[in-house]
Amino acid sequence: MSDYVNSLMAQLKAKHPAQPEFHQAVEEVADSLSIVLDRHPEYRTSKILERLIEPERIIIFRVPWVDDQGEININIGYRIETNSAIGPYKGGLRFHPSVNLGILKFLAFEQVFKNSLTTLPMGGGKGGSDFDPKGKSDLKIMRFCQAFMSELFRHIGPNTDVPAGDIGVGGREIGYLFGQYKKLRNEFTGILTGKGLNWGGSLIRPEATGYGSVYFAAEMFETRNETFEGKTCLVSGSGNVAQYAVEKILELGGKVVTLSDSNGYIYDEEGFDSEKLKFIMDLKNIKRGRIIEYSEKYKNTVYTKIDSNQDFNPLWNHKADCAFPSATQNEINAKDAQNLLNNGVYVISEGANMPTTLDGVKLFLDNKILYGPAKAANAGGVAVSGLEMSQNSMRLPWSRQEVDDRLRNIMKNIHKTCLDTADRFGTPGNYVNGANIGGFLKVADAMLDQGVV
Ligand code: NDP
Ligand code: 2IT
Repeated sequence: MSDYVNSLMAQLKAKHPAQPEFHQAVEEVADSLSIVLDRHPEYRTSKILERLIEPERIIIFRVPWVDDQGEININIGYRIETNSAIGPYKGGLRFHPSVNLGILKFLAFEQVFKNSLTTLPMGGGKGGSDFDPKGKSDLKIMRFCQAFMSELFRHIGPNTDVPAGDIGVGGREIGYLFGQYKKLRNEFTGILTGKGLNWGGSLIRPEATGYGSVYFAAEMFETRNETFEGKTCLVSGSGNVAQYAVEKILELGGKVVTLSDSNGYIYDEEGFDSEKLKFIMDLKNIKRGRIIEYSEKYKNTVYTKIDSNQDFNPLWNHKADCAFPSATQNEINAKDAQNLLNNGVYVISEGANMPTTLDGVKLFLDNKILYGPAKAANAGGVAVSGLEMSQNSMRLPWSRQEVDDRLRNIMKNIHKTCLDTADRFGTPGNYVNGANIGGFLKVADAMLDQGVV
């Protein structure tokens, strides 16, 4: 690490201790940017990075709600508005008991670079709550969403801040949130993305993150004149991103042998097919069950419970060519990264945000595999959110084909930006530097243009 990065990190940790995920996200970006800041002293004197790591605005609020048994519950709500240099704040909402300020600051920080890479006019933000939707009735979910929006509504707007889904927030939650916003404001506007198709949503938005991460991997394969045909893939998670990553891998001729949730993972040596995937989608999206139920239906499958005392995740310890971490942050540590390499994995496309620890990333880079970091590889979701905003503004929906073609094209361009930028700054093939620098430059120049604000 350069002296500059060392001192930036020391100041950040002193000012905002106890936010390890945020420190991790900043350190990775700052490391990539050292060389840019050396070549462009104007970014350093204008304190662009120092400004980027301090969100423009943080909103924290109490969310009191009454459940269907009449009990009063109190959760914490957040919206982190990190940067609006190139467009309104844009990014998802996460409902998960682990949500805290540091996690949301890391996610909002990543979002700034990711959104810039899409080439669409979107700033970066993120929000959410420590509310746990797991196992709760639709009525409880609705009551919570209404209470959450009763405060959030005054901070968002189609030209101000446009939230969307993330962990624990899918179509159902977006519906309840949108309904409450509309009631409070008496306005039908595109204040959220991921909406239902018959009330302003875009085709392909549910599929976009998973499909995008596979399109990104396809681009990486192409640099070696290879395709997905016959490749074995490990996928983690079994939510929105994982499901559609599997769907697209199968369509492109690949084989997927794993999926997981926070309790455990399934290994199906034969690989999933469209019938098995439909079972998983119904299980997760309609029945809202657990992944263990797959192994109860398909007997040739092995289910392994995840043991939180174990210092590695056995899901990453199977022979394969590709890995699509699509569950959560830091799900691949250095030991997992080494296991992946030992098992022959040489293509990694990150559907989840920051799924790999810094020492894991270093191993992937040192081994020169095709490693697509999250802010590039999973940008397809927010890209189609941007397309949903365009369609809302025009009041004109695009066809499935039109949106999918645009998504494919955006992922191709992000891939090219990463490679070209990595080349230009002397680290060919390093998608991490490519994504961090490529995302940074556009935002930094906009900030220079707009003065100290
Ligand atoms: P979902 O809520 O649909 O699914 C999340 C999946 O990950 C579930 O299978 C969940 O299991 C598992 N998971 C969540 N937390 C943990 C944990 N702490 N340990 C182990 N497993 C866990 O979320 P998404 O699919 O939307 O999001 C997955 C990842 O992709 C996240 O990192 C998100 O930030 C990222 N992402 C999402 C985008 C989107 O458009 N939705 C866009 C870009 C990135 P369980 O049910 O047991 O909790
Ligand atoms: O991490 C992400 O990019 C998302 N959760 C999607 C954000 C969005 O606004 O669609």
